[in-house]
Amino acid sequence: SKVVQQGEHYYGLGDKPMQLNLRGKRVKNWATDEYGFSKDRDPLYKVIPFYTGVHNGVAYGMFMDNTFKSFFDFASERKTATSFWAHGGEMNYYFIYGPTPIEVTERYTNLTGKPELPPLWALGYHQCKWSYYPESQVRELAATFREKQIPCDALYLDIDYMDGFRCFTWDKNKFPDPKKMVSDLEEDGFKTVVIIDPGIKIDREYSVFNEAIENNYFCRRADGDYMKGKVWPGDCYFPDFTNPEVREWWAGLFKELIEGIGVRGVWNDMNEPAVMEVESKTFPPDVRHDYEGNPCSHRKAHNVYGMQMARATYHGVKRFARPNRPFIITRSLYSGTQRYSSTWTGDNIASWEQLWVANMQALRMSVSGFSFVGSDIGGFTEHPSSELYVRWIQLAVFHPLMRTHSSGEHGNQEPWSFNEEATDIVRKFIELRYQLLPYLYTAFWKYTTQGTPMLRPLAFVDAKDQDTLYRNEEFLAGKHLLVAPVGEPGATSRYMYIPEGHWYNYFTNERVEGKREVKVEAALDSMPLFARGGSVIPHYPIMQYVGEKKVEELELRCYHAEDKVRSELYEDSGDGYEYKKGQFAVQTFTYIGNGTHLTLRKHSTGKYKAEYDTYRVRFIGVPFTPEKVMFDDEPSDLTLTFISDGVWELVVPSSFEVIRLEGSV
Ligand code: MIG
Repeated sequence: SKVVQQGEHYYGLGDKPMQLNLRGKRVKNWATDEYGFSKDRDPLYKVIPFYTGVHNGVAYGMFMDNTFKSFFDFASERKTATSFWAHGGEMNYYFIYGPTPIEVTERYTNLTGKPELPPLWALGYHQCKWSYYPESQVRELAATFREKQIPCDALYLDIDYMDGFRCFTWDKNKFPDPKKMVSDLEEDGFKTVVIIDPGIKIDREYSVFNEAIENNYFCRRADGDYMKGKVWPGDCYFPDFTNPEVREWWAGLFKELIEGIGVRGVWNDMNEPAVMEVESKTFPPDVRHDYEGNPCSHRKAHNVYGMQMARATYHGVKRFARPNRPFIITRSLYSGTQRYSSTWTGDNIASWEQLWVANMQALRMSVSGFSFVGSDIGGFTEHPSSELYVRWIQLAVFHPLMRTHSSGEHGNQEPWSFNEEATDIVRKFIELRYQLLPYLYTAFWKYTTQGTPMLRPLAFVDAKDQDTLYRNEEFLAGKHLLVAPVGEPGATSRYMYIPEGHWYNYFTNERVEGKREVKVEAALDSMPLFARGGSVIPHYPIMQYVGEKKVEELELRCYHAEDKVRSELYEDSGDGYEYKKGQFAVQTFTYIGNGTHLTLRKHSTGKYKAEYDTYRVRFIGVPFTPEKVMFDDEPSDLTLTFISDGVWELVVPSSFEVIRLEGSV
């Protein structure tokens, strides 16, 4: 127990579907399959026993590395104490100094592990449903995306692609030639991702089952019987993923799927582990686990079962995907799983409240060291209105994982399933996602190198500002974009808090000063989105999928500031491992402005040569009329194009070092 200081606040703990500030809450960590969960439901699928405390604008972290069922009480039972405890194991915890909350997350992430870069396509838009089948339906889905010109990079196959829900098999009636289908999709710019669950059907004719039996890879009860449980295939046994030998075997099973058929990503579900028709929804506590050669009961192994499955899957997919990078998505996880996988928030509901919850969960996961997160856009159970779907898409543009998924029982949930107006708005926002890819990829690179969370709630942006400590919905995506989703039906504007600094409305270029609450117009085809003054936001041309066309020209949107602000742009080939051998580049932009001039400097490091040779530089919010353009310290006759009030554009060679505009008011 720790004394609660006056004005002390608490954040973190993974996927808790509640307000960000945890003061006054008690939460429980026990990985649980919670179909159609609602706000404040606890526990859910994920276990991250780590929180950040903020007091007097200074932050620290507490990470209790204990895998048993655990509890955190933040001045709920006793107003004067914050306590944490577990049902077994060691009281093994880390105190992490900040002093800023972002540094706490960075240090925690360094401790528990950072991921490698995902393939760039994984940051594109993904379409999923339970389930797309047969093959003709999948092909039609793909064709419709292209025909309607809605960008998309990944299509998912849920459990029905398998033969009787047997992992690593195909239902040959629904998918007669998976290899051909997958390669045709690939040709059209779609990556195929398939689901793999932990439950292995008890079936003597099934090679995966037989191999596991022969090698004693399945979990057993304390009395020696197999752990038997019902999941989709009926009665199943479950591999003990806490055994390194089992993980190695499991990794090897992906050879045919990845190398043979060409599947590009794997989706691990039900790995809490979930068991049907039992009250506990999971294994009984006596089940035995190898636990890296330190045998233990399920009480200790439960919360890491999902992580160890994702780990084994990751190593398999990575091995057979070479030279490409792997993509994994898992439902359950424990601290550290960010090394292996992305995640989604599980079986949410198509409701406005759940849109809010999705935002809380993504932000909370991000400050808990797990940035590669998204929610089922539109909701998994029930059917969203067109308005809810549009608002959810808008939020998800800024979530590192952007995937629509639904249970498929309540009507269609593709971007064109609503009405024409909605389709057009959804297209526009998915296009925005693709334009922002270089910005988001750079934020991902920061995460992989420094552990910097990609999403930052306002308390993590300016903890010294008391007004941020109870804010929930506004957040920074990366370093320079400020987002507030619209979360109410019928709303055409919303109030939001703008943190310190000056900011530009992304859609209107209107400038607002921070440290106050403002009302922002947000008709259905818009949303509150701001760029930081002084920032340089790189934009790709709109593409239907990553790699569709050569990027001939990169657009840099530069927002004016009477200040000096740094922005970065990370670039590499977007897949493969050449970047590990130096084939990457980092452009550091420094914007310095005042009332009569502005300077944009670029400093480049790294060997990678991007495809483009020119930048289209757009200066926004310029408070003077430019009279002179200096290029690399020489007067230049480059022509500056007037776009609109305060907005000027210049096309320059990408080798530039300094651009300076001078003028008068
Ligand atoms: O009991 O595979 O969260 O995304 O579509 C449902 C079917 C099992 C739960 C997952 C959901 C997935 C569904 N699965």
